[in-house]
Amino acid sequence: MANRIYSICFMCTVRCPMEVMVANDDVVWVQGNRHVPGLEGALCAKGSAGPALLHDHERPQYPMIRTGERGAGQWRRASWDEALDYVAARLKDIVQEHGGHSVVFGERTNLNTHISKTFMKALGSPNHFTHDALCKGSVNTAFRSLTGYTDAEVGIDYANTRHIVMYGRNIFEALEIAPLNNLLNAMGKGAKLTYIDPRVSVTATKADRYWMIRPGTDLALNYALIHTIIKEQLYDKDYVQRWVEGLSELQAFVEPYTPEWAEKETGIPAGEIKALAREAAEVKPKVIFHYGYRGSHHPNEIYLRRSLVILNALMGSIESPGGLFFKKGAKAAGRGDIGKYVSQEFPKITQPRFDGSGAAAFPVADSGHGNPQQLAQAIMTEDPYPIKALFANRFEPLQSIPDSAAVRRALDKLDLIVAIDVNFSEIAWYADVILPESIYLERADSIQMVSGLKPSLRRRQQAVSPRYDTRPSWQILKGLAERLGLGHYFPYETIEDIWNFQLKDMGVKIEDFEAKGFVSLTDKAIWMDRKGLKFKTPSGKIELVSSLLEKAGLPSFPPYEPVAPPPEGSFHLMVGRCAAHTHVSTQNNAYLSELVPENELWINPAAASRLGIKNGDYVEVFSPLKTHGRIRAKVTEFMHPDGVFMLHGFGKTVPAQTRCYQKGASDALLQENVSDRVGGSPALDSTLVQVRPAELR
Ligand SMILES: Nc1nc2c(c(=O)[nH]1)N[C@H]1C(S)=C(S)[C@@H](COP(=O)(O)OP(=O)(O)OC[C@H]3O[C@@H](n4cnc5c(=O)[nH]c(N)nc54)[C@H](O)[C@@H]3O)O[C@H]1N2
Ligand SMILES: Nc1nc2c(c(=O)[nH]1)N[C@H]1C(S)=C(S)[C@@H](COP(=O)(O)OP(=O)(O)OC[C@H]3O[C@@H](n4cnc5c(=O)[nH]c(N)nc54)[C@H](O)[C@@H]3O)O[C@H]1N2
Ligand code: SF4
Ligand SMILES: [Mo]
Repeated sequence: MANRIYSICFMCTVRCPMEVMVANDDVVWVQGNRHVPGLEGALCAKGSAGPALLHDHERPQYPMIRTGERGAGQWRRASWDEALDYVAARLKDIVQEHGGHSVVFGERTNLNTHISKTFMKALGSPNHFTHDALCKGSVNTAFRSLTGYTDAEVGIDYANTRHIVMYGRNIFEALEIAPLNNLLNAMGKGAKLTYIDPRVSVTATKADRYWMIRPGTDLALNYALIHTIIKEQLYDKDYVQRWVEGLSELQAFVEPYTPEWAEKETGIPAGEIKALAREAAEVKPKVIFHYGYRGSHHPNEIYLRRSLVILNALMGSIESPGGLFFKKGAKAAGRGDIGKYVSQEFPKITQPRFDGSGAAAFPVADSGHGNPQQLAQAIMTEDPYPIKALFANRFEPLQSIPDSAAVRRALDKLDLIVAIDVNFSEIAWYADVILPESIYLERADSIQMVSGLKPSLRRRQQAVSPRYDTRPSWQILKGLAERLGLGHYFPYETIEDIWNFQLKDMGVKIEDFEAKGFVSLTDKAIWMDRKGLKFKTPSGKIELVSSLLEKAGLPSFPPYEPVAPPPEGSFHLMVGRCAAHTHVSTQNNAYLSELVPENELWINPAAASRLGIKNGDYVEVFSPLKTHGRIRAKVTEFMHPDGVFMLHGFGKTVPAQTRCYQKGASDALLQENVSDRVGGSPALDSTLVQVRPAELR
């Protein structure tokens, strides 16, 4: 008889609630948690491939200490005590000589982030960073500059929308299951989807309207939409009058940006731009201009993301059913906050962050997350101080930061690199010590507070015992802290201790998760009263002229800078995800590597024919960084002639990952590390590359 365990998937960070059927301490079936509305029992292809990760022999099976050169793949097996003693001894020396701030800890935000942050505060370092700037930093700053809320505090009411406009938000492939199901249901009831992308993605094929925009010109389109909306008075007058400040400044600013002007810049006919503005306004406020998930395509991204939030504000759709909403947490549901170990008292940290976040380099970017793309530069320049040690926990700096060759060179300067990972990632292979984490099916983690219209709590339970000699990160970090004399900041022994601590002010008990795997904190969706909205800006309103930006000496409305077409033979390198893979994590998965074994370079037929490239040929992609990648060409009308496109996450160099070793090309090796200095994210689609037929091998 199989046993049902309610848990949370972690094949990607969407973290869908799941049911795991377990027999004889093995996973026999996984599916989405059928009690969770919107999920409808589904997991995606990646979630369904979780058992292949569980049984994978090609993942780290025990702690390992490097014996050869960095990256040479020579290791010795260590016991946990030996590996933790080894790391702690080196860390002690580094902290004594260079201070706690010389230690940097990078991670993809996860359920135990409050524990990782505790570890860094205990060490006396301000340098905990998350993937946020690489993912959605510019969206974050755009929201803060207009509403005072971060993007993480905003959600989208897909289920009730009448029209959604997406700009390269390829939700049918770069997916989140429940939101996508909600969108599909809304479309089934007649909601419209407009999709804009220089490439015909799967989402484009599902759309009612699709525009193949010229790469990098979405901002011109939006200024023309705003121009039309204001000129034709299509905006929600009540809402704008009550909640929006700065309409006249905006009106003066967009005056020259007519649809006819935008047609020349974007390639989208002026008449169609006007038609979209009118159609969207007809169903306001149940209309959504999707503000984007992945942060930055181009260096001026902040102004694109701001223009998207502004379009929602003009439609009156911020905090409106069928539009956007502010996520409600435990407090809104009349509960106490979830406990976090990071809320303890720590000795004061006086050093600035290593990455310029919140300082001159990135004056308004969210310093709660940091700017990991500065890692290589900060190590090399030792400005503001030398960095000596890096922890990479569930984070892959060698594939997730542009210009990975520069990152690799910089890592050589470090005294200590520790990888906490479940795969032989590039960073694990380059580390001094690998501390292998148990995978999500083998471990329990801190309880998740899920804010939203109906806030709830979710729990990851351990489904099976670890296949190998691995541990959860909350145990690993406590083990290290104890060896550094900092164990008192980690007052737990078991996961139940952590759960009880988290739940102590919430009126919820561990047993309450038994029935369905989650606990709802309210039955009814919580909306703010439309007459009593609360924005966290100084004026309490949506500030089109932003106090945050202006105070930092940054303009709210800089003039539009035209995007020059790429020179003959050059292309914007555009990148993205497919439904079968998670970023850089799953390329070696036994099932998923069969579905999508390598990436291809999408290229327009006219360009391909000028270059003598045929569909299926291997080509070389050359970057201005003097790096290059070998990849198969996919010659297709579905690609704008100014761009080429490849999937992120391929071109791996770790021989231990035999299924994906050297398959396809790595985007991070080709991308220049150029940032949106206002928003905070690196521009992932702006590098100009050249393409040539590959020499036969
Ligand atoms: N299967 C899967 N799903 C995921 C993830 C995953 O790894 N795998 N990751 C999750 C995460 S963390 C994120 S951030 C989201 C990402 O979600 P998305 O941002 O929707 O995903 P991407 O695949 O990066 O898609 C980017 C799209 O932008 C287009 N694009 C490039 N340049 C331009 C331009 O100038 N203008 C316009 N309009 N479009 C352009 C590209 O052609 C591409 O189709 O996906 C989430 N969901
Ligand atoms: N060049 C380039 N860079 C990008 C992007 C891009 O498109 N191109 N996209 C950006 C975006 S949107 C995002 S969100 C980030 C994502 O960047 P990352 O978070 O770095 O990427 P992931 O693939 O999600 O995961 C990274 C690491 O986590 C490990 N891992 C997976 N599960 C576990 C676990 O349970 N425990 C531990 N300890 N480790 C685990 C994986 O093996 C992998 O090494 O990358 C950003 N950077
Ligand atoms: S989207 Fe897929 S991989 Fe990600 S958590 Fe959900 S089921 Fe798992
Ligand atoms: Mo992301």
